[in-house]
Amino acid sequence: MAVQYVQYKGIKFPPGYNTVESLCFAENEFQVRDDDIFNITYPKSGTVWMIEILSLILNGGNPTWNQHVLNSLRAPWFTTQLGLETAHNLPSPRLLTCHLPIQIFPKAFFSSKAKVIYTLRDPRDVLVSYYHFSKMCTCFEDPKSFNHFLESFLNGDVCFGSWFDHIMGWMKLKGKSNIFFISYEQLKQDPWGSVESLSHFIGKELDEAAITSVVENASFDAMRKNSMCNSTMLPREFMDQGKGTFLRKGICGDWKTHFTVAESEYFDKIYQEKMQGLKGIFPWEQTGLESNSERDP
Ligand code: PPS
Repeated sequence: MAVQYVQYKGIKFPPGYNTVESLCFAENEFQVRDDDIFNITYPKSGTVWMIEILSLILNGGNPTWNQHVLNSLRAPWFTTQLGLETAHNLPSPRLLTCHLPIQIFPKAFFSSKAKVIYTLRDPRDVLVSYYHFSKMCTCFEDPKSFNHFLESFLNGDVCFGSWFDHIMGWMKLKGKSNIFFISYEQLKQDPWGSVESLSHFIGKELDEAAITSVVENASFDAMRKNSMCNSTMLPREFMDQGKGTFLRKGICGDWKTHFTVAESEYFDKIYQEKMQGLKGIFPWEQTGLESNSERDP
């Protein structure tokens, strides 16, 4: 059955939780507190991972909150009706989550001292993760084929809009003291150092034992076992666990088992065109877009 997406300012959003009213409220009326901490991502870039890390940091590494309270209640999706109510009732400092592109982010943020943590990921791995997620999540159209989904992704014809526009928009804030950029690849490569930098950024210095606890409790294995963040508590009409696993593989470079050589070259071409001016600074670019597909004969 065709999914009726919510359209807001030229961008489509999954229906059900998001409405034009909730998005409009988030953009224009959401009251930002100076000690709010925003967890922002393009979908499938490490959003729930960052919720776990930040929740643990705020609790000095103690995993009790993470183990007993759903992630959507710890770091609500404030663009949704339900998330908005949760956000209003949270004590400070609040963790808040969204996938909003910068042009429709709460206006009040820009005159506040609130902090943003923006997590980026190799767009090819984002695409692969998004493709599998779309198959299990009923709020998303079932992809016709991997190649079709790749085309839609590159055209920005997916929920939350173009990956390129999202990144370029948020990267304009680079250098501001209240925004922290981190990549999924960095988190994988150096979880300890990443947690240390994140805790410093949010003003919650941790000792070695606390950092170790954050790293361990936010590991892929720990998160898979934790029903407060592994999405198994979501209703079947929203996410069909029979069609996939939300915490699917949790690795870098899975795109190599999905892209054909032709798809890889095509992606590379569009990436070079769209990322003019921003190329050469992201960790996934260091490996190059070599044609090393395991999908080709
Ligand atoms: S969503 O739906 O946009 O909120 O999804 P998001 O949380 O951004 O991204 C889901 C992908 O992140 C992976 N993930 C992790 N990888 C490594 N370590 C940890 N701890 C971790 N937690 C989540 C998750 O497995 C999804 O990636 P894929 O590639 O599909 O496995």
